[in-house]
Amino acid sequence: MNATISSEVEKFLKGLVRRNPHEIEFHQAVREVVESLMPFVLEHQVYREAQILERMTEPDRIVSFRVTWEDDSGSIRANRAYRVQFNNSIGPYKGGLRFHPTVTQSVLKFLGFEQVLKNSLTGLPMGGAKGGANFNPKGKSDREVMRFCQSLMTELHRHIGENTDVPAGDIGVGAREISYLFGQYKRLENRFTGILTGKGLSFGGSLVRKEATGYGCIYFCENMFNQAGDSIKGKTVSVSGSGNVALYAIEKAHSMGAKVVTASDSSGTIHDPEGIDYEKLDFLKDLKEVKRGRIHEYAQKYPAATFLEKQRPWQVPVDIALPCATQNEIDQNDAELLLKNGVKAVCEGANMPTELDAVRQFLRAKILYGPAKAANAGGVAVSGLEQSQNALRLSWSRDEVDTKLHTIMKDIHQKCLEHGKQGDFVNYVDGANIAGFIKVADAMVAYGAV
Ligand code: NDP
Ligand code: 2IT
Repeated sequence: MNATISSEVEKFLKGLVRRNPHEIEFHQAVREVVESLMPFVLEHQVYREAQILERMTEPDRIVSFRVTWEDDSGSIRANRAYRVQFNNSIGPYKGGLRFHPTVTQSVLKFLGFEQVLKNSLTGLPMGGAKGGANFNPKGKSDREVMRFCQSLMTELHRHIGENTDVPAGDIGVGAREISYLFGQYKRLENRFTGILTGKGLSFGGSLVRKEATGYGCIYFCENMFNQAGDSIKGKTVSVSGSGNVALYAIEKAHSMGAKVVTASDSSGTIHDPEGIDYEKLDFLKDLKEVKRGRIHEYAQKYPAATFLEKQRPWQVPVDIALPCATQNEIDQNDAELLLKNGVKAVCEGANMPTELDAVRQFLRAKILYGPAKAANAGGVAVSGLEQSQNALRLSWSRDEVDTKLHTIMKDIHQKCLEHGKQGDFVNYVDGANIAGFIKVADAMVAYGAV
């Protein structure tokens, strides 16, 4: 970065930090994007004159509200929930809901901001939003989760709509929670309509939505390898997490001939040098999707595996690392270790899983680095397809949806090449940021001062 660009970046970020004090995750997400975009924006005065960067980093609105509910012992409990409606320039707001004790306004602003660019990359008409609550579903009964979801929707329903804002799942929000939320919306509004995605297949859900983020991440990874004249076939892979994204990334990687040797949760990592095959994956799915158990149970069931308590997977030597759990789960030391052990690709299923300094290490080392907003866009893309099917009152077949997902991931990869090719090296960070930005920025310029 030359001196002028770097001073513009620092000036911009100083203002952002002043306007949004203490929101460190939001600062991090914006810094990564602005470092990519500043040279482009300086070359295109139209964006500068319209103050696009300043406007794009200010959410359209944030709704914050109390969620009061009753636990199984009859005690009254209260949580804080939000919906950050970030930008609807190219379509209705769209993005997940997260239930996790670490949810803050800063976390949801970083996620909402990234969602705007990610959704733009999919090529579908979707704006960006994120929401959630500092509610911990772990250890809660189904009935407690139901009462929480109903209470949350009792407020949220007035802020969403099929042409306004369409939430979906994220950490701690899966099929069970979406069903409770949808049921309550329908009861309050007396309308059966596609106001959430990730719904059950019997009430408007799309085939392949559950698998879409994980599958899409592997399709993107394969595109990166193909571009480099290689393939994921025969490669060893580490995956973090064992939730929605991780499980289906493991499934697709295995089906394409790679060997996945780790999975994890917040208590630790299992390392299975023999690889997670379909049978073991079925065990994991049942453990995580049905029984809501802990990852160490895998090592009890399969003695070839070891349980690395309280550790992340990045010490295990692999060709491909797929962070699929949460933000900032790869720090500089992890990046160093991965590189030392010869990692060829890091492809992000989770949102912002890599700290900024670690991202820079990967870029300097010129490995294949697929940033979240490109690599995990498959989930929201199939959510977009679910919205289309709901609007048409039709359901597409598994093959139809999967083929569309394939094409969308290939197109995203192509857009990254268009804007991120630097000689022989592809900087997918710049590519994704610039390609995602242009469509939203052009719409904002066209609207004038709104
Ligand atoms: P799930 O709730 O299904 O699974 C999350 C997994 O990550 C669990 O194994 C969980 O372990 C682990 N995890 C969560 N927080 C932490 C933490 N602080 N430290 C260690 N492990 C943690 O969520 P998803 O799979 O849906 O989401 C995973 C990531 O993918 C998130 O970054 C999300 O934003 C992103 N994403 C999700 C999409 C979707 O469609 N669901 C789409 C695109 C991105 P434990 O159970 O112990 O908490
Ligand atoms: O981060 C994400 O893209 C998601 N959690 C999915 C959002 C969606 O609307 O499907």
